[in-house]
Amino acid sequence: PAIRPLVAGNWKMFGLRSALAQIERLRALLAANPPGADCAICPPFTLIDAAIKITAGSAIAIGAQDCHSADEGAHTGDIAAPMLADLGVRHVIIGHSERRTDHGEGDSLVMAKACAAHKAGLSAIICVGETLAQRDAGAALDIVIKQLEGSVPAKANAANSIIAYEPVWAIGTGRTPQTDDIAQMHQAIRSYLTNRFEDGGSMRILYGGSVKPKNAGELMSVAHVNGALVGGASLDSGDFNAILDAY
Ligand code: G2H
Repeated sequence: PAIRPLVAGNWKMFGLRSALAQIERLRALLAANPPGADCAICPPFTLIDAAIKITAGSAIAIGAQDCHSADEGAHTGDIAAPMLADLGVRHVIIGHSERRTDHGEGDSLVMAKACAAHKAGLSAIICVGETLAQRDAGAALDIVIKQLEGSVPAKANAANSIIAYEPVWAIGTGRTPQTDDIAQMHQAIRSYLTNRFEDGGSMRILYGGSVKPKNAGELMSVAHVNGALVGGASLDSGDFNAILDAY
């Protein structure tokens, strides 16, 4: 069966309460014009509870941008996966390159967080991607496969895990890889998943990095690109809806 794509918005550290109006608007846009893809918004923690109330009964799922690897504990400032599940969160982004860089998160911690997400019944959007230096050195495929090996838990399946390929040099830069390079990477990720997991052929592989309304159609038509992780362009409901329209 065909894979139902997912377009997920990653708001990063943007959005005061006034930004909830964008979610209300998106809800109305999608009600008028139901998308051909699943849709999720991952706002900052502070907006999650309100966002879940606004999107109740709609096509919009709410996700978070990180969780701790433990279910609870003395970890000042952190948020545990069961707390997110308790609110009605469905997805959690794990191992985004900004977490890997800003907070020194490595593959083993990413895997532990993904396991915590799974245990709480959340779907983990596990991020991988090479730097520009790694791509220029011809190491992109090896790097990404190594990240998958270290970051994706053994119990991952198509229901609890989504892979997001985000070349670090394409994040927030307005640059995107050549279509052929995306196709090659997504094919390599698909082969890896199919070899390792029984239902690896049905696991969603998102592309992320400067996805905009104007390039969404081309990016989303690449084989094994099963949706997008959208940063900057997800903050505006009109832009995000236009990206969903690529499906
Ligand atoms: C990559 C992406 C969302 P942007 O981080 O995860 O952000 O679309 O702004 O490049």
